[in-house]
Amino acid sequence: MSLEDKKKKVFIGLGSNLGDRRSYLEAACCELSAHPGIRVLQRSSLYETEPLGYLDQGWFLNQVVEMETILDAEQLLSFTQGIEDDLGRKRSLRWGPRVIDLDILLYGDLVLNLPKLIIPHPRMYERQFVLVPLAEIAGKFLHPDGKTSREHMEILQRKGAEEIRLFSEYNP
Ligand code: GSY
Repeated sequence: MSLEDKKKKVFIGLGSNLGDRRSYLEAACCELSAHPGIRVLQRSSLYETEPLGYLDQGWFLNQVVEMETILDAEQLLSFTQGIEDDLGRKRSLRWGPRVIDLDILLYGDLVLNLPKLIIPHPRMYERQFVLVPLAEIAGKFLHPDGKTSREHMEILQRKGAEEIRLFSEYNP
């Protein structure tokens, strides 16, 4: 298989609710771009979002990044976990505050169900902090279930979801 055939379009969700949240998102994007097997194509605006899961914690800054990569999904997971470790993430409370979180949301049209990695991300369709930035940069992207990001966002918004507000537009 040629390198061109191995390239997959991937979306990663970034979140931070401790310290200088914006710098952590920036640093995570820099580390992604620095990998020779990854090309970052687009970054969404930054959104400030109400915490989900454990509610007694500060609001998050969230962003979604679109990239292409020749890494397979498990190699990509190891790399993103390495970025979380480099940036000082402590894995204490499962749903608690964190300096940085990187979630693989979509990996081309792959559907994967491994103990350590589920794709599409199992909770992404319940989260405005994922679907709003994703629809901003890839509204027409088709998910494995045949719906677009925009359709998923609209379905969630009809049900009601956590609060989200634009924090800053992304300006390269
Ligand atoms: O799963 C990502 C970490 N996280 C977040 C987040 O990124 N944003 C919001 N708004 N709530 C969250 N709860 C968790 S856990």
